[in-house]
Amino acid sequence: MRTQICIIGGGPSGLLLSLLLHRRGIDTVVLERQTREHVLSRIRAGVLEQGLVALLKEAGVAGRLNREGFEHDGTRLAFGGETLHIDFRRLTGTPVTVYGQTEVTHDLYQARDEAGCKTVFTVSDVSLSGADTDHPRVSYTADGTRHTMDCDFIAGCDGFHGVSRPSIPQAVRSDYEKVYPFGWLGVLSETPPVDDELIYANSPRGFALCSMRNRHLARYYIQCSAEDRVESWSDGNFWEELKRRLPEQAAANLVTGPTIEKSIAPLRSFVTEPMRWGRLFLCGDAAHIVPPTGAKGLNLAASDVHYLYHGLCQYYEDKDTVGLDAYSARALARVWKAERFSWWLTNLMHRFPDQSPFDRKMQIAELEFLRENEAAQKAMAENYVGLPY
Ligand code: RFL
Ligand code: PHB
Repeated sequence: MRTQICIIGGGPSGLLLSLLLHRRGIDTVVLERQTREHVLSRIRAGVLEQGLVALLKEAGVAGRLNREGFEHDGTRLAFGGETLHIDFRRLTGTPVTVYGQTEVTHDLYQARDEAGCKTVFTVSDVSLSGADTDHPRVSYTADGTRHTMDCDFIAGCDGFHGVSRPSIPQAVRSDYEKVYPFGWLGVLSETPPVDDELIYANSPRGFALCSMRNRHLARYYIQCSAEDRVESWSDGNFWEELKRRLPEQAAANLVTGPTIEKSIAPLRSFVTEPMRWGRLFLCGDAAHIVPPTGAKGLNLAASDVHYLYHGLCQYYEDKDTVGLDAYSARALARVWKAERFSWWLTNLMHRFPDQSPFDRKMQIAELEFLRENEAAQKAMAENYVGLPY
């Protein structure tokens, strides 16, 4: 079998890249380890930058997003008994869009089906060869049979635990990592969200985040121990702990109810360099992870897709490799800034188990500075709504 671009991973990066390339007449095949149902059952990101919204429009897949997504003009930061409003619209002229990653992924699968794009689900034993030659090849097992796919390029869109990144030899790769000493316990609940904007709270009991998917579906997170297990959190315990971490008014408004999903995510910062090895290009979580505090993971995957998509179009349409040659450096320049912002906001809003009195004073001073200083608020807002591509 042969295709122009073999895409490993049918998450948002792989699907979006595939659909954009298809619209420009470039042939792709997506290989996905899980079933479609499994991919669509994962509850993840909820905040989209306008760069991602624009890419979804370009791919012709923004119809439902335009109807059902919510523009948020700001966010609230709660600390020390007060709540600071960061007004994105006034400070940057740009909102963010609240629309779930699950919905983005659903829309991408549907549009690709309609366009006749090929996805092979439940593949196993995916292996890459010849990525550093002119004849890259991907082998995989599907329905008990071994297949090989020859291609011009491989896009490694297979997330943090995929095979693409480890296929780049250790000698050419540098990994940078920081693991945080806590996780996030997340809950999805068919209840009205507590506020019309997101609330990020730094409370003496730890961090809490109030988010949403729509008017009837709330998404909440609380900082938990890195060793915590989801089974040890009853719904009742979760709601009680969340309430104790929220500002008084929000706690009073909180509507509780049964949860329809509960999971724990570890917090990590990670980057691998370079993001290209020969004819293999890494995209999204395969190349980098951010702690979810800055809502940057999916949005960074989108900027990678943007650079790679344009590089590939230039290659096929103009016979020019300049975009592909610049891919890793361009993507990484943006990745590191989003890493910095996610690390900064994580440090600002969480209580660290080993936090010294000095560390805590620094946190308070940083929050006070943000409250008093418009330039600091503007810097935060510019990062949150997304730096330019
Ligand atoms: P994904 O989504 O992990 O998809 C990779 C796909 O590859 C498949 N795969 C393989 N396929 C074939 N062969 C193999 N060997 C394979 N190995 C893996 C997997 O099954 C999967 O389908 O990576 P992608 O596409 O790069 O997308 C990245 C985003 O999913 C991720 O960055 C975001 O979800 C992060 N994130 C957030 N990002 C935001 O921009 N805004 C947010 O508000 C936000 N909130 C979050 C988040 C992530 C969270 N968790 C659970 C980690 C909130 C949470 C709680
Ligand atoms: C979410 O709605 O899932 C969400 C929102 C903001 C974040 C992280 C997650 O920073």
